[in-house]
Amino acid sequence: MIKKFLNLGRQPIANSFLTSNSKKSLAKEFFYNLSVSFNNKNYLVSVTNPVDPKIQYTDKYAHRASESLTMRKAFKDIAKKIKKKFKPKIIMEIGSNDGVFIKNFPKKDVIAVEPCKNLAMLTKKNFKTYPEFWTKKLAKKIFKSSKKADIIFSANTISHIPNLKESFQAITFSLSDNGVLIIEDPSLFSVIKNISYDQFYDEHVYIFSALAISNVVKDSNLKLFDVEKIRTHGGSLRYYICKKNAKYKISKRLIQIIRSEKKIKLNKYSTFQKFSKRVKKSKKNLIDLLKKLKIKNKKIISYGATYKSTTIFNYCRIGRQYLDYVTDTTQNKQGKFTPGQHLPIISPEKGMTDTVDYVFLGAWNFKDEIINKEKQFIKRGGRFITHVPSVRIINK
Ligand code: JHZ
Repeated sequence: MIKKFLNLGRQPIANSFLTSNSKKSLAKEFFYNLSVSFNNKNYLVSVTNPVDPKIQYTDKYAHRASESLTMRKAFKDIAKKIKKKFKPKIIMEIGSNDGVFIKNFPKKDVIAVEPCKNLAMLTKKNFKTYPEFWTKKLAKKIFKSSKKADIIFSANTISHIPNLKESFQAITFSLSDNGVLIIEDPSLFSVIKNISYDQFYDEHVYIFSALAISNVVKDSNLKLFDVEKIRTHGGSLRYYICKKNAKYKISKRLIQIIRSEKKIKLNKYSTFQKFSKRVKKSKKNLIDLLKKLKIKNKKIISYGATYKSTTIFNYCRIGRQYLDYVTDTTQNKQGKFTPGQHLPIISPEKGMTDTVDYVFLGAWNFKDEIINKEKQFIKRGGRFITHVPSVRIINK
C-alpha cells in the first residue's frame, strides 16, 4: 500500500527558470502539489503524483553536470574504476547530460541517451547520441541488431523516470549476459539523517534505498549484487545490478548497507512520519533565522540556483523579503528568475560583493568546494547559512 507522509505544498517545476518576471510570464507558470509517499510492500519512497516528463525534460533544460569540479572529478574516477574492473567494450549512459561521464571513454565504445535536445546536441558531434527518453522501444531500436551493452551507467537519472518497471525491463533487454548496470542516486538514508527534504522535487520521482532497489529490480529479472556509499549530492548510493543468472555474487557491503537501512527503519512508515515532523521544524528554524538577520538589516543572498532550492524557497516561502538574489555559475541560468519565488539569478562575480553579509547554501552538497572558492568572503566576515543537517550559520 502507498501512504503519503510529507506535503511540500504548491510547487513549480524545479528547472523552470523564468526569462522574465513580467505579469504575463508569471501568469503562465505551472504549479502542482508536491507530496511524498512510502510503499510498504517494496519500500519505495516516491513523489505521489509525478509530473509529465515532457514538461520537465525540454530543449531548455538548465542543469549542466560539468559545472562543479567535484562532479567532474567524481565522473572521471568512476570511469577509471569501470575501465579497470569491467574492461567494457560497449558502454551506454542513460541521461548523459553534457557528456561529463562519457568523455572519459573512447568515442567508438559509447552510446548516449539524453532526452533534453539542447544537451544531446552537446555530445552528438563526438558520441552516438539518442535524443530520446529511455523506453523499451528505444532499447529495441538501439540493440535489436547490435551487440548488447557490457556496462550501462546512469547517474541521477533512473530516479527521475516515473515508469521504473519499463525502465528496468528496457535495461534487461539491453545488457549482455554478464553486463552490469551501475546507477547512482541520492540515498534515502542520507535524506532522512540530514533532513535534506529539498531532495524531493518534481524530477526526483524516487529517492532510493538499497532495500527498495533490491526489491524492484527483481520484477525485471535483475539482481542487485553490490552497493557503494558515495559522497556526491549530499550522500548517494552507487548500485551494481546484473541479470538474475549472471556471475556476480552478493557482496558483504550490500548486506551491511541493507542492515544499516533496516536499523534506521527505512522499511517502516513510522520513520517517515517522524521525518515529516522534523521537516516542519527545519522550515520554522530557517525562517526564524532569516527573520532574525533581516531585523538586523543584514544582506542575505543564496549560492547555487539549484533545483533543491526550488523546494525550499517555495515550501518555506522564501522570496525577496529575505534574499536579494541567487548566484550561479551556469550561464543559461544567469539573467533568469527562480521558479515560483522569482529571485533574480546572477553570476557569482557580480553577486559576491562586499555588501553581502550572509549566503544561504542552495548548493549545500558542494559546501567544501564553495567555501574553498569563497575564502575572501569569509575572511572579510561574511558567513554561510545552511539547513543541512540542521539550520545554522557556519562559523569557519
Ligand atoms: P546541484 C540537479 O539538481 C538536477 P540541483 C537533477 N535532477 C539532479 O538530480 C541533480 O542535479 C544531480 C551551481 N554552482 O548539482 C551549479 C555554483 O554556482 O546541486 C548548479 O547550477 N557555484 C539532474 O540543481 C548548482 O550550483 C559552485 O561553486 O539541486 C548546483 O546544482 C558550484 C559547485 C555550483 O543540483
